[in-house]
Amino acid sequence: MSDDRMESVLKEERVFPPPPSFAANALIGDMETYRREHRRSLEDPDGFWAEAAGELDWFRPWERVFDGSEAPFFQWFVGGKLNICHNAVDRWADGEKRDTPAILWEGEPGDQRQLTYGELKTEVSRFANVLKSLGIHKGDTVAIYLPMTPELAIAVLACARIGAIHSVIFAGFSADSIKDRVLDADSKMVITGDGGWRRGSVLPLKSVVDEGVEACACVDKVLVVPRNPGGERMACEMRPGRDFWYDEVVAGVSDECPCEEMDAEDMLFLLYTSGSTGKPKGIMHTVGGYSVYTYLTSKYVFDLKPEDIYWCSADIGWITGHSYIVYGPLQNGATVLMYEGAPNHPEPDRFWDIVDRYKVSIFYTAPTAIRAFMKWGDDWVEKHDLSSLRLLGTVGEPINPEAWMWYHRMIGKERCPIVDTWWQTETGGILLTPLPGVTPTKPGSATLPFFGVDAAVLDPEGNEVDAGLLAIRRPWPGILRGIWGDAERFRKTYWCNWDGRYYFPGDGARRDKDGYFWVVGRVDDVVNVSGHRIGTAELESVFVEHPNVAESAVIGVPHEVKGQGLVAFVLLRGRDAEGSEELRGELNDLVAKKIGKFARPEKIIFSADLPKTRSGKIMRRLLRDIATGQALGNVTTLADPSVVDSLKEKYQA
Ligand code: 7RM
Repeated sequence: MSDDRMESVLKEERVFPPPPSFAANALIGDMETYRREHRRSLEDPDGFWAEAAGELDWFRPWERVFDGSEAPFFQWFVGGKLNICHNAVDRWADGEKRDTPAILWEGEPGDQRQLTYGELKTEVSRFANVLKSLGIHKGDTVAIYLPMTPELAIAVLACARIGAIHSVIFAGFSADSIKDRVLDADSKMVITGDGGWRRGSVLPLKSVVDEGVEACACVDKVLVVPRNPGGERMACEMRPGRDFWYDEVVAGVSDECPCEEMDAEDMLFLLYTSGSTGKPKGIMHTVGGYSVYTYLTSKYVFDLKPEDIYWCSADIGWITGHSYIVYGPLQNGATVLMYEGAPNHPEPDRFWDIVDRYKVSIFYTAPTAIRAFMKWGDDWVEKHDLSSLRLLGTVGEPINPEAWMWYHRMIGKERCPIVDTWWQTETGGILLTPLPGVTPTKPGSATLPFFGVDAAVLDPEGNEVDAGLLAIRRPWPGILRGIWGDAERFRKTYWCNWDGRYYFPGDGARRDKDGYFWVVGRVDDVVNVSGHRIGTAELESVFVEHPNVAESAVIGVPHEVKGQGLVAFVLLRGRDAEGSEELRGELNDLVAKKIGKFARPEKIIFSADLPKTRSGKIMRRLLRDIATGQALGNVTTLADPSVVDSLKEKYQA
């Protein structure tokens, strides 16, 4: 975290109690209830979670709520049978909500679609039958690389319905990233589209997939969903025997597809996320615990009511979209809005225009988006009627108090509580959060733990401190079950500190006199760019693939809109030892090819040397000081202190 943010957060003393009218109608409306239920959830977790799970349908009840005997490989609802697609879709479609909209969708060009719960059930069942007809069985992994169209949600639900493990790959990732993920997960099929709209142009998804799966022997089918069902197709090459148009295959299948009875601990999905070392890791989530956790957090954090129009602006390609577009809200029978495109297309008021037209009542977005709106100016907001909004949320990175206040004033008109929700891909759902009818909020704080969550701020020895490492004392149902194919990395990453007694998320935090948590950012080498996690080691390994690069060091620096930006220090060899614009272009292209455009650095500094300790370790702390223009920390351990001066000059040039 930047010193600026640290300072503004340390000075932050404003407190905003929930508006009395909100509290009066909230599912939980007083602090006493929160405290009592939170205490109960820690004293009697089995009783608490059994009650929550009892609000969902089970084909067979669990025998034990929790089993920690194989820690850190925890199990929840052992012996229970359920299907999350049943709870998200059938439960409503076969009841009173048959004709209630489940998904309201708007494409970037302005096209619209609506699916009631009844229609969603039919679409998901048909999609599931297509998967079966192409040879997908329970336990197979299926990669999904689709734009934000209803078919993305439908494909995910269809996999869950038949017990196939979905592995969604965000549509901004490159062909190489697809390859890595498909190979690691051993995916048999890739579901993609002929295109999707982003900022006025079409993403050529199918050709990216073709390149990505070229060397993936595990893939024997590619299913291509047309962006305009029943309309015009975008041109793409189809390989006979491997590639199938969804609309052609679906024509022959039935509308009926029973939900597979899944064991609570059967895998539901894999989602890849960046860590501090090596390749992205496949985070594993299972059916039972994840169902219960996303269900209950959605219900209470968003205070979901039948009349709400709920909009989470994330992409389903990230965990936020999995948990809080698809599974959580739908398990609550909510009406969910989905938007395909960019927030500033065709103009910077697209989001407010959508809120106004669809009468959105709950809006959940990322701080980076809020800062972009601030920059685009208040006029774009003021053009629209936002009076339908009653609750706002943020997620993905720390929110600076200035952005929080703007969100509160300009979007919430000082009427709407803001829930700043802290969580991760690994946690499955929200762990630290205000309850909107209960918790007085403070700009920049994710406030207090959700039910069942026992959080602490510790020093490396395990003592509670005011500022240190965030730690979670006991497992909750949504916790990851492992890293796909790498049990050792799972233990090392999350359970190595404090003798495995706490889950370690990799974040630093502060705790104030009211016990509120202030998560300040990563303490490992993961950088959060516009809410996207990027491992610096991952990027460094991309740079050294270039023949002219001998070594590189990548750091995160504060960025006005993105939260953090990437700065790469690159050591060259051979031709072009000084570096050139051409080389800079080549390196940027390489990042776009190996990871995706969103991971390109703000700045590339070519250098003849890097600051290292005498044992040869790159001193990132010094690079960070250089990049933020701060007084340099201790340089006495440097092998060659003169390196720093020349880097400073280059950085400022
Ligand atoms: C949901 C998501 C996780 C990392 C996490 C934090 C940061 C997320 C907040 C936050 C401060 C928040 N999953 N983070 N939410 N930091 N306040 N409310 O973003 O796996 O992609 O990223 O994001 O560093 O470890 S994620």
